[in-house]
Amino acid sequence: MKNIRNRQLFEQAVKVIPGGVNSPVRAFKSVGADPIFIDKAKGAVLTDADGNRYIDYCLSWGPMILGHADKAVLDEVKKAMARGTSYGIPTALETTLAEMIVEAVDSIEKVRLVSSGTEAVMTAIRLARGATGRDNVVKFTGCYHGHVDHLLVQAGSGLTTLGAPSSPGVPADFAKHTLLAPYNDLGAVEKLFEAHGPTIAAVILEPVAGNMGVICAKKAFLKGLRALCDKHGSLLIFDEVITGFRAGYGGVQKMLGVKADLTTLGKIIGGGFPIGAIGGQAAIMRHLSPEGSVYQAGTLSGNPVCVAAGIATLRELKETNPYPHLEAMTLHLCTQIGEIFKAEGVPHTINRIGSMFTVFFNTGAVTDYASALKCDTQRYAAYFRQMLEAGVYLPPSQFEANFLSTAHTEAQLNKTLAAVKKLSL
Ligand code: KE4
Repeated sequence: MKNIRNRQLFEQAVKVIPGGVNSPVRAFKSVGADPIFIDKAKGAVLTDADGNRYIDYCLSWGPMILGHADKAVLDEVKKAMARGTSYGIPTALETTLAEMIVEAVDSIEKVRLVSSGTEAVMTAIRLARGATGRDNVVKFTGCYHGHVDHLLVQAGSGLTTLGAPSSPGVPADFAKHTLLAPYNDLGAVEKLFEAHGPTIAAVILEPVAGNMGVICAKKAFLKGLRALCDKHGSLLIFDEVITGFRAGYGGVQKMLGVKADLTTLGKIIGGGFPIGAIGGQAAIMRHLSPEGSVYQAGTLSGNPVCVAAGIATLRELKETNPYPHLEAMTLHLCTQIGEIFKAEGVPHTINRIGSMFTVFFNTGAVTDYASALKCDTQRYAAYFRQMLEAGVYLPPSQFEANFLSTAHTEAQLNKTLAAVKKLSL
């Protein structure tokens, strides 16, 4: 693989952008390589600055479920752009997207559109605190909800359940209202509610985690959280920024049989454009300004070009229902990868739901952050580099999710499997 122009662009970028990237994981630090720079993409294929082509299983971290430069999406975006790109004044398009989300997610009666997943989560937490008049929030170690200060926390010293900042620049005071529990550990959450119940505004989690690698919450765990929130008057927030419209049309909450009080969305609902959304019961959403007094605002919230891309994407997903096909393709790919690694004696675990999956390089089940951290990240790095060399782009971190799109072909999956067969791990 040629790497001349990529390297030149990286050297140029680091002079004016911290680490040469606009989001840390893109720097490839955890996989021991320098980043590639993308020139263009179409369908499931990326082309970098040196003309190297890759089958893409990262899909911009999830949004590109229809593949890159989907014609239906581009046509709607071009139409929207020709009418102007931003007004800061309501448009019918925003109502259409909100209506589509309300219709798709049973627990959502009203929606507020914002410009990123982080903004959606930040708003959902403020709304939960404003609606309940309480300050504390329960989150789970290993779940990532964007870079909002009070959620950049990890288990405090001595593994206490009180959050301690996981990033410089987050004052300890900002983390003190964040309570932590291990994912899938209902007993730990019960203890938090015993100690802090009347002060807990919300419990937030990824109902299927994508940021530890893919880990599915156990149904009993989710049902237990629902019961605890109902008992203590706290709100259950499902962060479905990744899972929303990924495993099925709507959220995974329909599949998992547990309704959230608030749901955050992003990625797919923007079709590759900046977007986020907070949705929930009208009785809670009415607290949001200007209807209520919980303030939230955004210059480009509900931007008509972004919303047009989102509408086109959801319309395509609703009309074609690609989910059974995506599931079958992903199951085939994961099964075959498992067969190859098993035959090679490579310790691994594959977690999958719908068309999102992670190949963990470890033995034993991966059900929470502690078990995910037991992975051999050096082996993952070697896997990433060798697959990249073979023309397959995977997430540049063991603790992320792989995705398939409707643009992936059987030939591309076969090429991917041929590359897996040639690995030397
Ligand atoms: P953004 O602010 O990046 O749009 O969304 C934040 C966010 C919120 N909730 C969940 C469950 C998320 O996964 C994310 C962001 N996802 C990461 C990748 N897992 C974005 C990639 C990056 O940080 O560059």
